[in-house]
Amino acid sequence: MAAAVQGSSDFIVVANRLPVDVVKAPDGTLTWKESPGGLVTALADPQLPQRRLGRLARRPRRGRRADRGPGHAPVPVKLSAQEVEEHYEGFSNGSLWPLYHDVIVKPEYHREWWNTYVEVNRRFAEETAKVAAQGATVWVQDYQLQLVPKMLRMLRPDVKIGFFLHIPFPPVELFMQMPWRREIIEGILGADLVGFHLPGGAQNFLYLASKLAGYSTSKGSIGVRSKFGVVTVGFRSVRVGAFPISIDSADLAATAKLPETRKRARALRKELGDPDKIMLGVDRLDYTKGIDVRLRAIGELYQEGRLDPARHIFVQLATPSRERVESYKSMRNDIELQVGRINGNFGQIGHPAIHYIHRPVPRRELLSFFAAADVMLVTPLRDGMNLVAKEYLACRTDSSGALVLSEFTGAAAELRQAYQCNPHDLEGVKNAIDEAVHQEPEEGKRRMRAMRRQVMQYDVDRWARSFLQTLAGTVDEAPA
Ligand code: ADQ
Repeated sequence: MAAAVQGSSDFIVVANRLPVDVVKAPDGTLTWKESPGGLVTALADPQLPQRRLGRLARRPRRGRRADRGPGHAPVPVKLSAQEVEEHYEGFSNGSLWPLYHDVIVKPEYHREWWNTYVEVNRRFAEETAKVAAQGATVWVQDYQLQLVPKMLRMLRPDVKIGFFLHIPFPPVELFMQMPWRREIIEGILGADLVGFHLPGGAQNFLYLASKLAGYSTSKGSIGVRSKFGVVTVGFRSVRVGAFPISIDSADLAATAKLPETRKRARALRKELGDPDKIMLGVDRLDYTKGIDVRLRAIGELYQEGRLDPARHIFVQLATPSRERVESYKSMRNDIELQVGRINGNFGQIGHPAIHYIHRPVPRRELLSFFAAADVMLVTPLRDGMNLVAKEYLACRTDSSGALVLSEFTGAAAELRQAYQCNPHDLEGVKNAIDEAVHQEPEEGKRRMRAMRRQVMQYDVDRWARSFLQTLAGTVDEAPA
């Protein structure tokens, strides 16, 4: 066992990416700027971490110190360009991401990627071991860092370790493809508490811990008000459970209510030509998000005359994502071809049917889009949770609007009153969109009220608190 070099942080969140980028002003001064993404959004709560560890998109130049972000003290982990290429773009996003998302795209397995994944996980574990105080709590996030719990435990057996997976944990039949499957399960089992969005992910993991790694497990049923599963690893008990993530609902609702947000929402509607209905999609440009599915559905609905391209317009906001990964480049081309085709067939001069923005949209502007949208389209082929669906609901403070939601998102388990659809069934998606666009206002309100209640009550604070309290051993039951 390596000697423990102790630091002073009692609570550390370890994530692949810091919730900030370093931005260089023209005069050379460096500041932190929030960087986009689901995990960033979820952990942005200032009540949460005191200390975060992660990779920066750009590193500050030597000799210059960046100002610290509001209340945070981020600790960057330095990676070489090759390490980013093989750990992040390679193993994380070329192997794990497609494998964990139902192999929508074929995962690639390369030994060099894996070796770098191990090496980078070791670096994160070592850096964490340096800054953790005696008996600290360390919360490791997501698929890029699955080996950190075990590595950290070997370096610092005194710390309490939680691990949360933000993406789906796949069915056993798929996971078994992974050449280094045992190492990954053992890596995660270094934690004291392992959290997934859904009970199904926890069940998959427990099954593998028993059948693949040979540990004894007591299953119970994992889920609402039921006991956690437990894996016995030597003298340790690893608890495994479901903790559906959420958003800072109250803050979003308050911002959506501000007069300037409403004013901007009205202006957006006007700029879009005052259509009867605005449909909206907001995603990272990722093949899991089913952007192609909704475009195909809308194209056919226009073709069949069930939607009118002059009155029912669609806005797709797509943040650029993983642009150096090959499958993302070809997907972007396909989507842009689809948008061009639909506009070519159905748009008018000055009035396209589809508005497509391939840039991140500032947070305030995004909320104005949510406030303006009559129908939100969330159609992933697979998604761990999907925060966008919850953000939309939080912003609809008058309970107007409609949500079309894929059954293959984690959010579908909580948002039963959405117009749910199977994204592989094109006719089903078309029917759900058609119904949502043409819903009676009273029916819409009934559905939206029920969903808003869920999102406003179960917010990101409750998610984080329930995970951390369980980790601290103060509660025995899974969250409601
Ligand atoms: P993501 O795959 O990034 O997250 P999601 O949960 O939808 O997906 O979160 C995306 C975040 O980025 C949201 O806060 C959204 O508002 C923001 N965003 C998306 N497009 C944007 C745009 N064009 N402009 C500005 N902001 C944009 C991963 C998992 C999810 C899981 C989260 C949290 O894949 O399943 O819900 O982590 O656990």
